[in-house]
Amino acid sequence: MHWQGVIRHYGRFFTFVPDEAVITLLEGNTPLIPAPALARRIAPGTELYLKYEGLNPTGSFKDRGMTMAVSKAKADGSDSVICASTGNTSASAAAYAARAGMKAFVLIPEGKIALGKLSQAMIHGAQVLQVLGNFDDALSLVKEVSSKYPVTLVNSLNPYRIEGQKSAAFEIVDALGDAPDYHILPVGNAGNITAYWAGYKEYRAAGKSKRLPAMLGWQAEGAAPIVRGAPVAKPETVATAIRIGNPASWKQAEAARDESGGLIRMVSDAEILEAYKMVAETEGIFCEPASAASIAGVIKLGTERFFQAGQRLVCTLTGHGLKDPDNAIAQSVAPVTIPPVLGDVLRILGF
Ligand code: AN7
Repeated sequence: MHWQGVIRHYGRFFTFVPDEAVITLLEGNTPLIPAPALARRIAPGTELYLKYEGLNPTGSFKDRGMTMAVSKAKADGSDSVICASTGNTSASAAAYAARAGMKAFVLIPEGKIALGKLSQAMIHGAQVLQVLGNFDDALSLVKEVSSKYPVTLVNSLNPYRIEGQKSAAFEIVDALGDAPDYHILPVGNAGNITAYWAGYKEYRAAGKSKRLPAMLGWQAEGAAPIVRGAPVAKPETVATAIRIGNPASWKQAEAARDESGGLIRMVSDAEILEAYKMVAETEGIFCEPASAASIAGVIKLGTERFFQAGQRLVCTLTGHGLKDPDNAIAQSVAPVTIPPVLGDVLRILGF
């Protein structure tokens, strides 16, 4: 049957939304791609899968939560949404609000979001405010505004966001027939690790799986408040999506880590960029730098001989590489410029 989006497919696991209020771009149903060549390089003997969330309608996992948050806002009579964002939430909020005929207000850290994401918020007609501060400053502002004025907050503090994002865990279990041994993902504001863990638990309670994965979360070294045990006042990382110093779902992320027997650790920007290139070159899959923190985490644990042969690993690649062309170009070999002359082509190609 034609895919109907996460609410119509998994709605029985979510808060009820009347069908006529459902705002969907047919998000979800993303591929779980086997990555055998990458596994041989970084975690030999394991079965490694990549949940390619870059193939959602706006290019990131945020769409799973945004369909629920915006549908619920619409059903409850709201006419506008607001969020703080490192980029992907604003892109998704802008698109779903446009589809709902609602206004979107987005606050982003000035100069620190990838160009593709900014272009999305702009083309969908959101009111974009660039804050001379970081994501955490922007989040404080939108919390304050939404608590006092008639506008719906669609950051992951909105519980419907988390509900919708659980659908990714459901899809993984549906694809594999059970939960994997390990689920590996980047951690920024910590909504996604919270949602996956809730999803895995709920699906097992419903008899859809026999076991639960250990959750392995990865922060960037310059933005690793959970790892360091204290907020980071001035977070910095090349992975701008996870440049967050005081995550909203901090406690829930720790609970997911501890209940699942997992871990939350950090990787350096150099390790993130190495993983970003490796997954693109080895498997033909283009993700954004923040997404590659999950691969960098597997590389790190692989060198520590953490995994055992036969174990199943799922990494979420949270956003599409096209979101951030500047980083892709900066990390790659520059094109060669030549005159339109056959001899030059042959010489360079080595024929
Ligand atoms: C590609 O868009 O926080 O731990 O404002 O865009 O659930 O926050 C983005 C987060 C990982 C971290 N990968 O997820 C935002 C925002 C990508 C992301 C994360 C984000 P959470």
